[in-house]
Amino acid sequence: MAMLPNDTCQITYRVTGLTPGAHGFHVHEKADFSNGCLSAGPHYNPFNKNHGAPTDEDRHVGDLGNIVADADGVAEGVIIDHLIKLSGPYSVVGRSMMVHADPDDLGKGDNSQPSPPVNGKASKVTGNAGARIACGEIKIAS
Ligand SMILES: [Cu+2]
Repeated sequence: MAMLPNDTCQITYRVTGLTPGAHGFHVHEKADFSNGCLSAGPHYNPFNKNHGAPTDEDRHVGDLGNIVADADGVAEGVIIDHLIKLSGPYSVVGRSMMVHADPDDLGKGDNSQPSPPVNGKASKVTGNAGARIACGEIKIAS
C-alpha cells in the first residue's frame, strides 16, 4: 500500500462464476438487498455527474468500468481509483459493490430510452450494463 499515490484507493477483486467477458463493475448507493441487488439503488453519484469511464472527468464516483472474466468465468485484478474513499463525507463504506451481466459501455453507448429504475438503454446513467448479477456490502474489516 505504501507506493500508492495520495488519495487513491486500491481495490483488489476476484469474482468467480461469471460468463466469460466484460461485466460492469460499480459502487451502488446502498447496501439494501431486501429485493436482491435491485434494491441497492443507482450508481453512487454524490456529485450528480453523468455515467462514464473511471478515467473520465464526468463520471459517477461509483463508476469502476468493467471487470473481465476469463474462459473459466474468473475475473481478478487490481483497480486503483482516485474517487473511491473509505472515509470522509463521500465514503463508500456501507454502500455496495455490484457486478452486472453485460459490459459497461462507459457512457459512450445507446441513450435511446429514458432510464428505468434498473437498466434501459441509458448509457449516460447505467452504461447499459444489464442485469445485476452479484452484489455485496462494502465493509471495513475488523
Ligand atoms: Cu452498476
